[in-house]
Amino acid sequence: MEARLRPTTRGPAAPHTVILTGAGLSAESGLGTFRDAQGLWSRYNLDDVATPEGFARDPALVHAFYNARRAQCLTAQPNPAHLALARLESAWGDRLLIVTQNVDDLHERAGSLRVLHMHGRLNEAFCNQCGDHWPAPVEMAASDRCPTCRAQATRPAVVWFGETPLHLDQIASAISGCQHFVAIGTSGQVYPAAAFVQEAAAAGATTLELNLDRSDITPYFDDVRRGPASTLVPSWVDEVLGGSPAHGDSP
Ligand code: BJW
Repeated sequence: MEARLRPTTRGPAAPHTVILTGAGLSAESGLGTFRDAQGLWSRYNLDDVATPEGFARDPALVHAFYNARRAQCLTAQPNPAHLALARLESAWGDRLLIVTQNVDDLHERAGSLRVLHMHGRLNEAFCNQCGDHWPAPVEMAASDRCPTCRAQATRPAVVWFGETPLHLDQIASAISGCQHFVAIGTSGQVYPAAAFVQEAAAAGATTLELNLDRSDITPYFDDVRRGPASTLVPSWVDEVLGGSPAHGDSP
């Protein structure tokens, strides 16, 4: 696998490697996953906090859920896995694309620039009335007004069940042209992200899963490595960069 992960020449901005990241990547930064035994969905009903219908029923509950996660995110730090991916991007530039399902900003704070947040961002708000986006305050409330149209229709800019994920055209084009697809810390239970590995394989890419445990999509990968992201990812990055282990991935 490693020898085949060297950059090769294709079109100018076509990434040769697409990395899909999920909640497991940020778990060691102290941010909870969703479906693990102690995950968020063991404490919250996803229909209440992660659907437009839940938000319409009880916006205060949903704002409280996201306010708490936003506050937690502010104190969290990128872990060695985020830092290693930023190091890989420094070496590969636009030949690497990170597609994240995570709504935290730990990739960016680690130094990654080419990141598509397909499920939105916790630090962004938007208006259901006029569609404007702006930086979210730490605390959002149902009584907030949109800074542009003044409607009391503001919400976190995250993608809930039943809503269309973001950047899908760009993601589809990157996956259909990539040579390597890597999924890190995702359970493969949420679509359309769960189908990316099969799409990448159908396009001829090699596929690698890095995860603490078996996921729903494990059978679709050519290669699977088990362990915590904070050790698996830096060692994989060292391997594909072909050099000696870096010592700069400590938070
Ligand atoms: C570690 C680790 C460590 C732990 N190191 N690893 C029936 C069939 C098929 C599809 C559907 C269906 N019914 C409905 C659908 C569609 C639906 C869906 O998929 N539902 C499923 C439940 C079946 N999907 C949607 O509605 C999506 N929209 C959509 O499909 O639109 C239609 C459309 C499609 C395509 C084109 C056009 C239109 C929207 C999905 C929105 C998901 N939103 C959430 C919450 C919002 C953001 C937030 O609050 O954060 O996004 S749900 C939640 O799950 C969150 C995550 O991004 C997402 C994925 O979770 P993830 O990252 O995989 O986390 P976990 O917890 O599940 O897994 C953690 C993993 O890490 C585990 O594997 C651990 O082992 C591992 N791990 N520690 C390494 N230290």
